[in-house]
Amino acid sequence: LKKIKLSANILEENDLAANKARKYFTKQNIFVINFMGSPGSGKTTLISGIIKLLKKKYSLGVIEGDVATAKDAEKIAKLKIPVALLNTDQIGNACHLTSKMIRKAYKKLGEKVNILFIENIGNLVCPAEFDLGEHLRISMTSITEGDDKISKYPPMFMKADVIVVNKFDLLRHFDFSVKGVKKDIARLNPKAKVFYLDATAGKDLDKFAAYLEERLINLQFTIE
Ligand SMILES: Nc1nc2c(ncn2[C@@H]2O[C@H](COP(=O)(O)OP(=O)(O)OP(=O)(O)O)[C@@H](O)[C@H]2O)c(=O)[nH]1
Ligand SMILES: [Mg+2]
Repeated sequence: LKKIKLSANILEENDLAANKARKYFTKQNIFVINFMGSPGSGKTTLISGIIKLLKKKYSLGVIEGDVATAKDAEKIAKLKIPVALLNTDQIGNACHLTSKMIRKAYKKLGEKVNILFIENIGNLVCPAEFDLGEHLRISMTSITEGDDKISKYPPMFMKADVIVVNKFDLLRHFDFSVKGVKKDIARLNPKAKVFYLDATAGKDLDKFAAYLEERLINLQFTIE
């Protein structure tokens, strides 16, 4: 009989690597933000919008995680920002990024950045368990996914610093209870900062970018 030791070790190993990475990023004055959420919730759209607003003031970089293709990485590269791509189809189609992968990708980025955005694999389950050494965790859902996602996938939202409910422009087309979502957040993660966004719209993005800048300053990073 062969007994297989399951993921506890993997998680422990990842936590150690992530804590080490966080110390390194902090020392290097690199503010690291991990964007997580379902496929299509708007991670790339939001990151791209924020880049446009912040790129004059900060040196920015992106690590793009996808199971396959360079589609998102190409969108980011068009914004003239250094981007490193992690495709997990090379390693068994992993549904999340790990701290070890981030270390590798960061080296490939090859440029010193002030803010590092990580787009995790589109998934509401696995990425929640894997600390990437980030300073800020953003978990996204959107109107089109339905109003039950926060309650059905609690770990993704319980550990988030920021919860984004995206595609708010589409609210009137869907049977979506904002009140219910607010209740779920109050129950699962009352301390989270919550944004109801249209990631394609200017005014909402201004607010979101201003919040990221505020966090950067509060965490004592300096502008480079
Ligand atoms: N109406 C509306 N559409 C949006 C919004 N945000 C994103 N979209 C659209 O939703 C689709 C998916 O957006 P992406 O940004 O690619 O989503 P993603 O989370 O990066 O998806 P994956 O990388 O596949 O996990 C695109 O067609 C976007 O234009 C929004 O706030 N409102
Ligand atoms: Mg994307």
